Amino acid sequence: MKRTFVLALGAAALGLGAAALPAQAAGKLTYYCSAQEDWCQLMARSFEEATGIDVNMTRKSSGETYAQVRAEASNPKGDVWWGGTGDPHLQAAEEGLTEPYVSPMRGELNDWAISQASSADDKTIGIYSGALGYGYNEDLLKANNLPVPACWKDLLKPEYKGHVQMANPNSSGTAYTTLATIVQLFGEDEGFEFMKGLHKNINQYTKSGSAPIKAAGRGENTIGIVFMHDAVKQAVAGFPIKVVAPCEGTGYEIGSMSIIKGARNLENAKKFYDWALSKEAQTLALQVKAYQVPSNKASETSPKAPDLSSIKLIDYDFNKYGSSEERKRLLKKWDDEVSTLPQ
Ligand code: S7P
Repeated sequence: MKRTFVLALGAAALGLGAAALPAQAAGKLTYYCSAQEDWCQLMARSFEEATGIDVNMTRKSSGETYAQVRAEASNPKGDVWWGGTGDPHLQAAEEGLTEPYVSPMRGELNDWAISQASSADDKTIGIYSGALGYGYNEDLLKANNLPVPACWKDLLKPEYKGHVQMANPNSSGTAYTTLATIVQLFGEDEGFEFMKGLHKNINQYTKSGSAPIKAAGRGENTIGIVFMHDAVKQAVAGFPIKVVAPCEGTGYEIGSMSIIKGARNLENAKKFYDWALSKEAQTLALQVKAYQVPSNKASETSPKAPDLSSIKLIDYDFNKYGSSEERKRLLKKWDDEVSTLPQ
């Protein structure tokens, strides 16, 4: 993503006038992104335009980026990791893979974003929030004479066999949030029985968290377990997708950002971090129809974004389910006891 000129106007508008230098002088930034691809690209391009810093971006799912940061720990290649569910960011923080930083932008953020930072000794911070749920393709549901689902437990009905898709919780933050949500809602024993029952109805475990609802939008899958905002995006794009907030209650994410320990371009990583917490940068989400709730209190939230205050949210225990021990334990248990079962 090379740019040889700077949009000084954009930089001034973001209060980054002094930072607006030609790309070569401003240096570079290696940016790992775990949000949706179009949003990742827009953030990279807009930061380049605002600062002249040359951004090299890689998009991978949350669990995959965590694994990459861990694998590169002895020779870090990335500078900043933006987006993706908070749990793997918390795990990276606990394992000393990310760098503490207290941004001057903090005063502009919602409390939930700051508590994410406080619980990780400032090695990560919240950038957006969103509730888990699922979406279904209304046309396919009707064509297959299937009942309308409203609860998590509805997804266990035998008539949905082959009609449900979710991601693999090892690669996907969305799917790990699903696993941790079900365990918190129903207790570990019943929760794992639920995951085993669900497994019978799953047609595919995808790598990326939002893939199941994109497949539903295209008519290739009926029900996709995803963050509700990802289902709203498909509905707004004109696909016959209905969004469900499960009746038992549901978990949620605090999408996060972290600076990678040993970042080669540490000063530029801090510039990106400060900029990404600004109202202007967070409002960019609207351009790509990203319907998460932004962490900057002054940012605009789309009226189409799921209203978190009207959804029955569990008291998601980020400290426990973002801890290295618990995340590893749950993923191993899912690998051993669920994913290997015949369908
Ligand atoms: O950008 C949409 C979103 O759902 O994607 C992130 C997600 O974790 C990335 O995909 P994976 O599930 O594959 O990791 C969420 O943080 C975000 O809300």
